[in-house]
Amino acid sequence: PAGTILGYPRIGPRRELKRAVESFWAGRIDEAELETTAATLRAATRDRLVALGLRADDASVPGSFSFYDQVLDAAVTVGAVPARFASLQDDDGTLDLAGYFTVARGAGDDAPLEMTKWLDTNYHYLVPEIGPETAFRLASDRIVREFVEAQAAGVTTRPVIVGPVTFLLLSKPSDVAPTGFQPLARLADLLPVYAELLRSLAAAGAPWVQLDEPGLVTDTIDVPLDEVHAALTEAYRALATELPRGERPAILVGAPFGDLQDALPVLAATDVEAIAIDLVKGSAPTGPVAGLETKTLVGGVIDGHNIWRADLSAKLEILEQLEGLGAAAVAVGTSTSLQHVPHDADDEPDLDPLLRSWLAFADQKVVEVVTLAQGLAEGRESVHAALLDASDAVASRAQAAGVVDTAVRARTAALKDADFHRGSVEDRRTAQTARLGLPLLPTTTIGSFPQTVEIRKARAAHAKGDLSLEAYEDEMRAEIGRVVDLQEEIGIDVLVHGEAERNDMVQYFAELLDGFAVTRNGWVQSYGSRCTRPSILWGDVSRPAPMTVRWTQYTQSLTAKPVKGMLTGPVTIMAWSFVRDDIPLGETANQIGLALRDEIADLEAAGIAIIQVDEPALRELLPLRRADQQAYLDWSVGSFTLATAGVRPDTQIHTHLCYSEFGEVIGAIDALDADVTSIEAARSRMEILPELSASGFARGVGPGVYDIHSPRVPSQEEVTDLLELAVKSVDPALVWVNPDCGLKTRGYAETTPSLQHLVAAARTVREQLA
Ligand code: THG
Ligand code: ZN
Repeated sequence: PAGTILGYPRIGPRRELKRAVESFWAGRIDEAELETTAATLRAATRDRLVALGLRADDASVPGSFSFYDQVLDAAVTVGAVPARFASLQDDDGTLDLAGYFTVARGAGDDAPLEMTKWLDTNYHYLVPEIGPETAFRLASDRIVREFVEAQAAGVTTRPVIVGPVTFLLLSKPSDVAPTGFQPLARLADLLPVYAELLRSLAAAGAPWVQLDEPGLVTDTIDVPLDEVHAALTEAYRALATELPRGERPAILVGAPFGDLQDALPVLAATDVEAIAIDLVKGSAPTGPVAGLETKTLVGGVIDGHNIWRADLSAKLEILEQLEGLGAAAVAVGTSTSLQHVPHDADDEPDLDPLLRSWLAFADQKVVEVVTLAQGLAEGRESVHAALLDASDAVASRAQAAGVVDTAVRARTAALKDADFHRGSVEDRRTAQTARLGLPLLPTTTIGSFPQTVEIRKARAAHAKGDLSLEAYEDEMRAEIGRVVDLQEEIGIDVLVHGEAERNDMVQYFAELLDGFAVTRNGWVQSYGSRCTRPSILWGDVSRPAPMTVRWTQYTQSLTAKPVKGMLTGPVTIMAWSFVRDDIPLGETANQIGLALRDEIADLEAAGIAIIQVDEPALRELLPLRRADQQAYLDWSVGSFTLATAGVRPDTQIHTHLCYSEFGEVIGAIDALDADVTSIEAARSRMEILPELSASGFARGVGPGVYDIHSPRVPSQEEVTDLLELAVKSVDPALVWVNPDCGLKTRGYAETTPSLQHLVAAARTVREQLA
């Protein structure tokens, strides 16, 4: 193909797939109706892509549909279903749709596959569990059927599957695997299944298949790079060299999210027919690479991970340079699948038309690819008008009011080292202890309380204009009152207001800060049926007015206990937005840091003694190459300390981080210099704490004492056990007692008893310590 995309959003322009899947879960529609809806959506996607200019006859259109997750799809295709779900499989290993969703979501005591971040995106995939016992076999022909379905409708697609090396690199050892077992050790057993799949695709008439290998662009997985390279050679010898060309489709290996570096020559030396490289995060090789002369090189110049229109002339130049590398052919592509951007920027009636003219969502990116492909094939003149138009958009963006705010730039330019540092931890602890008068093992929550049906209804009614601002705010104040009463009744020591007034912890701030826009239909899949609408950070960031002070002050007026002010940190605001690509990320982070610093000063002046700045995404943006990580940690941690270092010693700063794998960022957590850090710890039974202590961490720490990701109510004994474990590995004077994460996705039915058990457990352990 001359122009292609590595994948397309699956959720549907109006989240049709989400609605259908959730209806199926709720029993409102059956499997047949779900299949019909999905087939309709796939047909609409194919037709759209062809209408936008992808060729229908040469496998330019990717077959990248998934009901839930592409890694889960690969796992069920090769029969890699954990033993606890074996009863869901037929004799030949197949799962029906209900079984597929059960593996994704769990059932009763059978935990679902774990979810984790897909490379450096805000998308989460399901982690396959692989052990010596995993019985690989071709257990699903869904991929083949989807190809046949498209073919019958007149579109020759290119089926997309996670490649075998990445599949194993991103898996984890199964429960029964021996210590030290590496899923990659099963490569030789997995390859025949991929080979069989390729044979079936060829038999069905598929000219091309795409195997995604993003595992090749990172060195943060615990497998030495030479083993990864050896696996790569082995895999594509089996799939490309040893499968005769007539028995398999041509193979395109996709390598999104970064630079292949030393993996490129290894891949180029195999017999695959095409390689797609990421020319947004990565760069083109500077000289000829042996093996490329027999391959198509797909230059991923259009950013699949962000929403800015490309400077097409500059991209065409990069593609023209690629032509000098001696590849058999050069094609145009996206850097990654487009599943990480929304469908259509033209479907955003509320966006300022000027801002909209700078944007390319998935559909606009398809047109960019098609334009570049034409320009490459027929010369620049053939696409002259489109190139000019793109340059104009880039120039218009550079000059627009608000993109550069000289006051903001002057402020960040004047920052001094001292702006990033607070006084000594000991002085702060003394001052805070005197001011707060908290008991040993203080109890608190992470910030959000259940978002009830009533809250959602009120927000929707207000958005539609059916509920006035005053009436809406009255309802929010009433809700805050109920949340305060509940916390006092339960006996929690540090209260929160519950965040009823917030839709999303990033979008809420994006709506209140200058420099951001929000979308109406810009949904992006976060995991399974869950989506977010990332905000668009387009200009210099500043705070036109206080954002949270009114709500926090109101809450504090209802109680004599300390109320925690709740803010989202700079890195998380950036990680969950589409960020500008025209200035360094660190500059944007400092701009947000300063806006938050002003907010914190206002909260402090309003008498708020504890302020939490959440950074759940701190680890999310960690670069995929170790060599790049320190520079990232410097600016990200710096923006947090910039936000928080302006407070008095007796104001207590908290932070919350949402994950449990801290290994690589423990030093950074310490450097955040927060007085108290709450972390996820229940599912791993506090296993992080000894490591944290050993690292010399001497700040307050709130290891989550129960898992909020399931509706299960933990018993008082369970919570007590975990707390006893915690005070064994950390000085009890430093330990806080809180759930794992915010409660907004939970209901009161489980939240109230869970918090009662948490408080009772804290009291029990306090008595033991006394
Ligand atoms: N906000 C944003 N990004 C996130 C999270 C978040 N990324 C990581 C993590 N949290 C992802 N988790 C979720 C959890 C729930 C939902 C989305 C992401 C969710 N979404 C609603 C849905 O799909 O129905 C829509 C929410 C809305 O109406 O805004 O439930 O918290 N930015
Ligand atoms: Zn969390």
